[in-house]
Amino acid sequence: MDNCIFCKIAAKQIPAGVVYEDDELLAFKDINPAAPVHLLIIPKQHVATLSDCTDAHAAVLGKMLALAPKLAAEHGISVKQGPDGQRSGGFKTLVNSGPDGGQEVYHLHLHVYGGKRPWRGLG
Ligand code: IU
Repeated sequence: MDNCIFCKIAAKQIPAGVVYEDDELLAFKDINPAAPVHLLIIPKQHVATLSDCTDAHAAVLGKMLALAPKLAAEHGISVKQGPDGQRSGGFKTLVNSGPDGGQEVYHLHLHVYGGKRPWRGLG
């Protein structure tokens, strides 16, 4: 879509720290990270916001969410479980939707945050 910065990143018209790419998805490092690891997963095909998604988007939404733990593993922020069953590590996934949801860029994106806390602006 014209004038969509994430479409331009997906089309390689604007450089980004790409960490994953396939036919449908791109993942890159957030330009203004709020956590030691802060990645964005986007569909290459433009959809402005989660509110615009329908059942037709279920597959790509599923792919986006399924990619998060793979990227988390690659970036050392997986949930780990010790022999005593105690869990450590982990990450947060977030989709901001619309003005009241805190969305600033109107191309659907899934945030993946992780690493040593505290994280800026995130509970
Ligand atoms: P939001 O969910 O729309 O509020 O988040 C948009 C994110 O996109 C935000 O964390 C920005 O730092 C990030 N971002 C980016 O990584 N690269 C860009 O060129 C632009 C925004 I514009």
